[in-house]
Amino acid sequence: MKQYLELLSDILENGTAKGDRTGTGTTSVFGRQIRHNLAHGFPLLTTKKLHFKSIANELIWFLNGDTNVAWLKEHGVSIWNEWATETGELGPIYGKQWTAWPTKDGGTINQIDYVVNALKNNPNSRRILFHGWNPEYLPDDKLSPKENAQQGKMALPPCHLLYQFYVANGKLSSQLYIRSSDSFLGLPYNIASVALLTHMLAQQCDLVAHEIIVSIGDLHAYSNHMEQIKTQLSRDPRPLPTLKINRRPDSIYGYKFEDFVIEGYDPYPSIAAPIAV
Ligand code: THF
Repeated sequence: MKQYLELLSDILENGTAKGDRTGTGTTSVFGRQIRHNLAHGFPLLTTKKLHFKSIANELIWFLNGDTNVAWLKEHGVSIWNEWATETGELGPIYGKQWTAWPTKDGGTINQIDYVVNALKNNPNSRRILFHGWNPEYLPDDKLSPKENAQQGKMALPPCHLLYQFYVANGKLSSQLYIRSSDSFLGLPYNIASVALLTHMLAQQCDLVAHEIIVSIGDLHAYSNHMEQIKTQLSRDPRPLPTLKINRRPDSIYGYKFEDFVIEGYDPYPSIAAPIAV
């Protein structure tokens, strides 16, 4: 995706050096956006090889309401291990807030059910969204991610927060807001993940997957990703792959990794980079 590479260049040209929570150091810009029409292909980066299995299984794990890395590990995904406690817990992060947002009377709200129901029954609504930012459960800055998770707080506050959906002429578009975006490691995952979610919701609600829009607050390059970013900028994007979904599960919660087929993916080799914890 040319637009993704343009964002990387934008950071290098216009970014400000900023310290950060992890102590790594970043170059950062504020307020950026990527738009992609899904009719033009599935937005899996071609300028480095991405592990689609991690992306799909992470999304399935969120939708299952799971916040323990055990299921991810069983499915070959290691991207959440650094933040989890010895028992694998991450506290009430994404999956919990998406599907079982705690209420004052001790109950829970499933925001994903709400979205699916609204897309089916009230597609003109301007309220078709779900939100991960629950201030009551945000981590205490003075504690480590693991300590927070042990105390029932989120190990990390959500980076991708707000997902809003829009239907016009039978076509479904999604806009995602990311408050803090690791441009080299996290952002390619988030772009592919919101695209996959859009295809799944479209299938479930008899809509055509249309456009994804990713709006970003603090967009940054970690100081220890600079060589990797330059390598990526030296590569010319190739045609995007396409996504086929083999089966129509009974609900948005019924998808398995094996249901997805990425066709025509011909990326450049992967580029290893350290993750800031
Ligand atoms: N913290 C930081 N510093 N960056 C992030 O992108 C990030 N996330 C999640 C939570 N905290 C974050 C975790 N998501 C990789 C990708 C996404 C992650 C964590 C790690 C990663 O290392 N990807 C490698 C391949 C690893 C693999 O597939 O096993 C890569 O080359 O893409 C953003 O939401």
